[in-house]
Amino acid sequence: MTTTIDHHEPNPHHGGGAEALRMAAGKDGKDKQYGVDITRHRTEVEKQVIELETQADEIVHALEVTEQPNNLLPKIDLFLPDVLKDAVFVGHVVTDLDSVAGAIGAACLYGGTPALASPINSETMFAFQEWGAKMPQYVEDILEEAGPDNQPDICLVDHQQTSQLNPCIPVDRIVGVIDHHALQSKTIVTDKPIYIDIRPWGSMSTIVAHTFLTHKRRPPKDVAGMLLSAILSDTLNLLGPTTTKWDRLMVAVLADICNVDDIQLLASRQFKAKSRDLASLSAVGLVNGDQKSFSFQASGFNGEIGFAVVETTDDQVILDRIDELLPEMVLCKKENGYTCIFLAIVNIVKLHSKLLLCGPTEQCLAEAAFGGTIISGSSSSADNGNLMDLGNRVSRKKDFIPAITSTIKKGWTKPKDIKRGPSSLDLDIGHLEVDPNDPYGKVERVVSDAIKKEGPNPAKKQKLRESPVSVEHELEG
Ligand SMILES: [Mn+2]
Repeated sequence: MTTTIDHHEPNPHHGGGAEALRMAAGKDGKDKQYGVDITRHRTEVEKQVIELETQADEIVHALEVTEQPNNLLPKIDLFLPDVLKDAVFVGHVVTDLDSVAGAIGAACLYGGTPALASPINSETMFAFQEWGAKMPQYVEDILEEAGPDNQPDICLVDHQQTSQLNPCIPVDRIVGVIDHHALQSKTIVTDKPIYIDIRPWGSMSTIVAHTFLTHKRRPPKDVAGMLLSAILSDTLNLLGPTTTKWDRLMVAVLADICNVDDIQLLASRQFKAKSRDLASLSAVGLVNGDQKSFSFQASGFNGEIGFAVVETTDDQVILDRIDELLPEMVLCKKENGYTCIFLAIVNIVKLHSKLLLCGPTEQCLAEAAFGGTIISGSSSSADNGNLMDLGNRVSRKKDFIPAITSTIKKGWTKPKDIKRGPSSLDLDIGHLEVDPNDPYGKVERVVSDAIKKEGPNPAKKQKLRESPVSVEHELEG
């Protein structure tokens, strides 16, 4: 007699990113062990992916897996607007990841052609390399190839203002808009009614991902990955002020579809790619883009420390913005209830780092941990040293956090005679806003004028410099 062996089909999806995160977590599933006795707190994007695991899992399991090109199911039992079929989907000029991924996603969903409105930035290039999606053609080339008498229909994504429209696009060919921006004075004007899908969500790619789901369609992995990266980008890894529950849910669903095991690692690597185009980053973005927080309970010190890292090929560009970064660090520290916050600027070509110190507690702990000399990097006369050379230390995991940990373990304590730093003032932390006039949709902090006057000098005009996109260093996991 033979025994029938039950051959299980390999599960086409593996419980997604959330399951892997939980498995890697400590016993309470909440935080991540980072060395023997340091706890690194879950980042927002990790928390959301874990929290939405069940819901995302349910949604992804309900979507059929099909090998068909473009994943078009034989019978689509829900209405897909005909008007967008065969349209060219294109985002705004000074294009960004949401515009490019949204165009690719919408073209795949509605059955059209994606297009680029302008050359892509380093973050968008990262997403293409990561997900292997096909690079669209420029919209100019598509329209030229079509010829003047055969201009295709156009669906604008991620914009509807004439100021952001690629000038080659004939407005009378526009048949649709899929967007998440406010309708302001420069909104396009059309002769006929067009298809409009505008939702107040954090990213246009969230709208496309959600429409895939409501049409019971599973986006192919390369498209899902582009959409995932775009949502992370537009919402500042779900920390930005425009983030909604839909952005969080779509991140969890898309991470599941793409089998992303470590969402924070993806977010960090993407931020590193983004920070090569420093023009696209505000002070809030630089301080929060790759920040992790750690809890310490020792005899002399009990509290939480935030540690942000910006990797760059040109640290001077960031150091030039020190007067903008220091107050943002103070506000971030205040907002999160940290005892200390550090920002390390890591030059990934020369492999050395500089540490920004926003207050006396940070200065004192940095001197004890790294033994470096504090210099002044600020142009403010009131400033008494806010920069430390960290030499060839470059990794938060291997160099920065271990040095701080061992110093705290040896009994470091905040000196009693320490003068009060800026974060002890009763600061108005203001609120975060998306700059509606910025093509990148930069997140800026808005504080009252009174606070601004007390702060250091106004931000210097940022210099735009070319940084090579090809440099790819992975300094930590
Ligand atoms: Mn957008």
